[in-house]
Amino acid sequence: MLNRKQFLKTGLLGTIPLSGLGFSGKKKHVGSKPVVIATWFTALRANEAAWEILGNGGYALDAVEAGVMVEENDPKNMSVGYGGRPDREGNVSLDACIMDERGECGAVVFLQNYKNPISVARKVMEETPHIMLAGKGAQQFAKEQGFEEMDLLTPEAKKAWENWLKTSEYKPVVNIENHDTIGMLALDADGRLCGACTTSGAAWKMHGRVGDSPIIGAGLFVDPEAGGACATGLGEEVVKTAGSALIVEMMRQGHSPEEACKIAVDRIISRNKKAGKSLKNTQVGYLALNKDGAFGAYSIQKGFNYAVYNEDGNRRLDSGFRV
Ligand code: SD4
Repeated sequence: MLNRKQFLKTGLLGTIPLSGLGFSGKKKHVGSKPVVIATWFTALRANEAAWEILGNGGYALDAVEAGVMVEENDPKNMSVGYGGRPDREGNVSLDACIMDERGECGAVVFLQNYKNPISVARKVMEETPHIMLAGKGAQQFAKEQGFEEMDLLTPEAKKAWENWLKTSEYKPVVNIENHDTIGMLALDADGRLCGACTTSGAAWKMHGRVGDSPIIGAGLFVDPEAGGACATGLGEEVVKTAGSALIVEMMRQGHSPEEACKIAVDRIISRNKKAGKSLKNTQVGYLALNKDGAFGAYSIQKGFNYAVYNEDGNRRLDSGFRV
């Protein structure tokens, strides 16, 4: 574990207090390292696992993989991994991607029967000439890599699905049914910025549907020159505006992480306005971390929160919002 003195040495500006540095008027978007941030406050536990690695001077890629796996393994989180809500036909299918400090990446989409898609995605990045494997091919690859096959549908998720079948109405409830996808960004003591994103996708989705979470540039994007961003919420809106890539580009242009997230939220709002569509029942939340360790978040609706672990400890923060 880094002690305080070592921490100050690795921190960008030592004891300068860290904040989201959103629209506070400050021009310098300072931060410190190591730091890990993740979508939704439920990620406090995932942050603990990531900090075990970061706090010991470890690699940000190992930290984000270990962090999000906490949620993948938890059947109580019904938006990720084992215990995730199924599609409308009762099948659990998972999406995930991972990206490292060199801009290398790997993803799996529509993966069934393996509870840790993030680790399979990392293997795609490290062991194949490709960046994304889908469906049966992803399953075959997971098997070849020695991952254990299992049934991901828990009795609770099955019950929730059977309940949904009574109305069969596809109308994701803001901050509830699309809750708890985990996107995680970490900057380690050596300045390596990596990210991971993993989900069971929108509850009651069509069979075969893939959202934003495993799409590089949508659910996650990392560029060591600028920073990283990730998303949660209704994936279709994130993909249509290339949300995470947009945020990273905005940070590159000098915007703070929170400003950059707000610009991406505004992009969704203006696009829908032009299309004459209401966003009343739509939530998207963005999280961003710049290369100096400053962070921020923004969402369409009230209710998005996130977890941050840095020199000041592990804590929940509430995101700014537009509506
Ligand atoms: C998706 N963005 O598949 C994901 C869902 C999500 O918390 O974020 N759930 O659209």
